[in-house]
Amino acid sequence: MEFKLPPEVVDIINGISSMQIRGASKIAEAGIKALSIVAENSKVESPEEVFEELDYVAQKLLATRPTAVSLPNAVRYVMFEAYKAKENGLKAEEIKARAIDACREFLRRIGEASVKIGEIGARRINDGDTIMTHCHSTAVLNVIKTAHRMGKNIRVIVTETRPLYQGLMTAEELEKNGIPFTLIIDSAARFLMKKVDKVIVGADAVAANGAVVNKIGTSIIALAAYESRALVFVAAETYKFSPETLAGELVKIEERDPEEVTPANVFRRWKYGSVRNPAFDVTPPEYVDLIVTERGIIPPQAAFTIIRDELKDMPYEFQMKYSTYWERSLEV
Ligand code: RUB
Repeated sequence: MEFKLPPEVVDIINGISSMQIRGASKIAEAGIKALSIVAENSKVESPEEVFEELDYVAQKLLATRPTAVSLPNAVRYVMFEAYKAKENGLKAEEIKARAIDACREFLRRIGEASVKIGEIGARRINDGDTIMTHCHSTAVLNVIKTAHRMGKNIRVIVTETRPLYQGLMTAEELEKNGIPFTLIIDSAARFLMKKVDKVIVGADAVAANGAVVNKIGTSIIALAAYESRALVFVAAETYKFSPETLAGELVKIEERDPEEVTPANVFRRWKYGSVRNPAFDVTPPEYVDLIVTERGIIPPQAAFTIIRDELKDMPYEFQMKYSTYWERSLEV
């Protein structure tokens, strides 16, 4: 069944797919807001239709970008609550109310986790540390800003993060907060690694074996850090851990438009060449020293236990219904 979505919801779906809304936690937050708007404005009157309408927007959200596991995890949480309400025989209006409450709970979780990660991570930063970061991560910036507020004297090396230059957003935020930083091109990361004490990056997904999926280039930086004995910290809320990887699935890596890398008039005339633009890569757990979550610091090998706690009683088929492993149409 097709449903007409409120314009704000269409804006959210388009905003995530066009990357006006980006970064794993912001994507999850926006997805939850979309579900909440749909539940609040829903005119359908039967429990089945309420669930179908929510499911319709959930599937559109999951079609936006495939890698940030925060989005399916957030959507799954709300949909599971709505599903249980329907199965328990609640009326349409009660299911809508339960979905709205679940959205509120998840938004609260996002907000609280963000602050907690800042506090827990900042304790691991030493006075005088030089920190390298890649891309733009809210979680990483919370750690850095909290350490700065605690009076720790730190300096940050920021990679520009080709092709979309999210590093400039990080640089602007550090500038606004009065935190000393140096912007570098991505390929200067190894050259400058000898000055670095800690690399801190965010995550779009953490797999059951502790591998971390983050912005393309993260794994090369982690490798350079390993070689130079700098520590690698990952700041990741527990809703970025991927349940599907428990069943042996791989996190899907988004491949983006080649025109982000080089203009079409350049590569279209190539007879022998092509352009690839993977947006994320996988850093194996051996190159990660620790993961800072809102529940505390864990070694990457403990990712499995976080995922197991997270899933509790959710049936496998239900998990897969809200996974990004299968293709969907984004048309709204
Ligand atoms: C963003 C990115 C960020 C993580 C974590 O990639 O890789 O490091 O999403 O971000 P993109 P946060 O710009 O392609 O979305 O800590 O804000 O959730």
